[in-house]
Amino acid sequence: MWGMIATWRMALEGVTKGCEMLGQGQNAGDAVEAAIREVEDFPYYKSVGYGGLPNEEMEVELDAAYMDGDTLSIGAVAAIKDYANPVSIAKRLSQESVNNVLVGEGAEKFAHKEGFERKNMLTDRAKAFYRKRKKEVAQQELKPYAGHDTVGMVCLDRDGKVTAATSTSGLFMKKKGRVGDSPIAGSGFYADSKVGGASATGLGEDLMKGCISYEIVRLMKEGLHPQEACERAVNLLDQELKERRGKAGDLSLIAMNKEGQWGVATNIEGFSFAVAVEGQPPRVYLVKRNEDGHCAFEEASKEWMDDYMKTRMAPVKE
Ligand code: SD4
Repeated sequence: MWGMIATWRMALEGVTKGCEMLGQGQNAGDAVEAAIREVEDFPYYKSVGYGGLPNEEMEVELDAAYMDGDTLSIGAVAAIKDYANPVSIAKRLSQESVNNVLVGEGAEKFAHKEGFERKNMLTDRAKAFYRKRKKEVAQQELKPYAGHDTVGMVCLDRDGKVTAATSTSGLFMKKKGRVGDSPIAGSGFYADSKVGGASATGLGEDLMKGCISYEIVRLMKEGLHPQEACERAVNLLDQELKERRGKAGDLSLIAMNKEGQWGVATNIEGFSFAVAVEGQPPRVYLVKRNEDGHCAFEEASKEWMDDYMKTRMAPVKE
């Protein structure tokens, strides 16, 4: 059995590519990297890679990570600028014995030395969004940018290897140097080939408070189905945050276990995800959270899919 699950509709093309590789017997490390790169390279997805939305100072600072569930090796970069594919740098760092997580200038130096492609990641389109947003939200609180966020994936190959990877430009208008959950092991992602993997999207500051990806893997290890594990972890963190802080940020999670069973949970409206397993082609689903805290999902309609692309690619009205 092989399979792949990922946050948001934007992961679909990547999941499709990754699954082709898995179907041909390639490993979960290469498949997840190729899948994330696909999302990073697409300029109209404005919170991952090229075309990602800038920080307060109009710079695109990117976070990414990779985890190998066989060895538990982790690699991550945070607040890295001007590199085309942060996930590949993260994967490369996972092969080092130390210095696995690098930030800013140090990450860029490493990437340069290793010959990774330099690229100005700030597009004119992202600049237009910046100018527009600056006008709109002068007074507002920073929020994960609705509807097209971090890409996080879990991948299982035929040999039973589980990997997880993430890539993001983080929160739009974040402070320079701000790091979210996505490059933080256990929060934005976790993978253990003996159990499965999980990955998160939403408000990093709150996702980190629950080490939620690790928590889901831990619950799966106790025998919970991924769906149950996701719901339990999300609902509990949501509840704790509300109880202690009066509110909870967006928390959306995906997971897959080593049998290829999968699950998702969210505390928001409008979370979408892409999933495929052997014998079942990649599909996009929309998640609905019921009053009782359970999440139901249905396949996205053709209209929804068409509209999604149309809005992503529409001209930016400033
Ligand atoms: C972050 N979790 O940097 C990321 C952003 C994200 O939905 O997923 N937004 O906090």
